[in-house]
Amino acid sequence: MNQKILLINGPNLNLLGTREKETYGNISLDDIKKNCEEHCKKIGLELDFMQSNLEGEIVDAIQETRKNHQGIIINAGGYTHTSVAILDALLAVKKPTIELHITNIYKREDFRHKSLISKAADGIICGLGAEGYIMALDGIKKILKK
Ligand code: CA2
Repeated sequence: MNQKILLINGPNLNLLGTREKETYGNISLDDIKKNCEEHCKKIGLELDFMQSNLEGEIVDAIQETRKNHQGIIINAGGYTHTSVAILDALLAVKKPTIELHITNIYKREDFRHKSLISKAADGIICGLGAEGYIMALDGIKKILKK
């Protein structure tokens, strides 16, 4: 049976493709989801893809991975820089985890240079646009093979 991954998108990522296109690109979150689903079929992963604007919902989803997910990919959006609760949830479940960002957070405002969740990440992909989602899937697949 294929291993199952939870891919989490945090606040405001539902707006992708509708505004701030110069920063985040033209692609919508629905299209990213479709691309991820297609790629998962190719590489043999089962995918749960979610977006939430609510910190507690993200914490709940991370806790739920204890039941039947083998890995987590997370673009925590703005919570990347603020959320001890999301960090604690990731540390508690101890699943292979990749932190993902569309933009290069280190090229942007100073407040984006600190990620609170990196401590729980096995790897980080940032600055590669929507393509980073596909790279994160390949990365988690590789970690899970080990
Ligand atoms: O680069 C990323 O993926 C970020 O996680 C995106 C977050 C930002 O707070 C992080 O510093 C870096 C923001 C997501 C907001 O997405 C929007 C998309 C379209 C229009 C407005 C916001």
